[in-house]
Amino acid sequence: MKRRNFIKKASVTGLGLVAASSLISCKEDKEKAVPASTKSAIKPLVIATWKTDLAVETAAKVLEDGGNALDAVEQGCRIEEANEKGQSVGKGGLPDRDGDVTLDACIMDSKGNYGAVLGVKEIKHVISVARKVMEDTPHVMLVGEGAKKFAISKGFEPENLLTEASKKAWEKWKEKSEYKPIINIENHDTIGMLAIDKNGDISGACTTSGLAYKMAGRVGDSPIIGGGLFVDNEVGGASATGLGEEVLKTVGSFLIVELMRQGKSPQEACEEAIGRIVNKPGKNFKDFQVGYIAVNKQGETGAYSIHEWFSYNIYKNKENKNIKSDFYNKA
Ligand code: SD4
Repeated sequence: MKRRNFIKKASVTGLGLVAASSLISCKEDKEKAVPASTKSAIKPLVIATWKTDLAVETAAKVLEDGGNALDAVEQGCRIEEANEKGQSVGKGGLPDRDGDVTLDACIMDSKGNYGAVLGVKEIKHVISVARKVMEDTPHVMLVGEGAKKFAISKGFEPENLLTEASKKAWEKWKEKSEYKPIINIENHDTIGMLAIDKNGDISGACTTSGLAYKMAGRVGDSPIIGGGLFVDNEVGGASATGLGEEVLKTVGSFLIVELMRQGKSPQEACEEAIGRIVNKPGKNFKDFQVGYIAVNKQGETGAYSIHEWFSYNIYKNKENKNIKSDFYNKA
């Protein structure tokens, strides 16, 4: 295949979570949800972008304690939102070019429900606000001031999200005064998370402060259904990290789920979605990164990115947790 000429295949492919003896023959019988008889074989699974160990462990604990996938992804993402050292999500996120930290998040449950908030200031746990939008309103998306007002009405406390470290970084960036929003490469930690619970149900969540020093009002893929996240409980889920504009232009997460519906493995689907970006005529992808993670209904996982500096975390089961893989996809 053409894309393999310039992108080396990931060294780690899908990891099944259903015991081999009870594997559903997904290739021949993709349309079917996991039958009740196999549900006892399903072990909780969590997969998340970047080195987000504590977030993944937290989500996994929710599942191991019998909680559902929706609670797991919400609780997992909250860990990164509260982590002030992570400068791409929640408190401590790098601000826009005006110095305001604005957060985007979305969540999807196993029934196909979706909630999102975009460009929210002063509220740290936007993933939980997104869940409230999904569950407590007839809408799917709230933006800016309206989203913040809604959060406060639900008991969320406003606080300053700009830490000293992020403020200093922004002030240094301003000295150059050129408009080149930055993806926090090599260490960036927008978190996209997918989970399967003991019932075999899938949910996903994605939360970010977006590109560092972006124009005020800029929103990327992370809170947009089908862009930064998509879940179809009959098929699987996918989530994205990296340059949101490129993810949105190819509707990446939706594409991956639809490719899995057509029979591709999560790994193949992630590779094809990256191929859609890098194979565009004249596309110079040297300067930006996009990475995807995916899981299918059978618990196989996949991940792929344009460049090698991408990692993800999988919690597979109690005996084998936090498998990490770095990629070697040299462009
Ligand atoms: C965005 N996808 O806003 C996000 C950026 C990202 O860590 O992943 N940053 O485009």
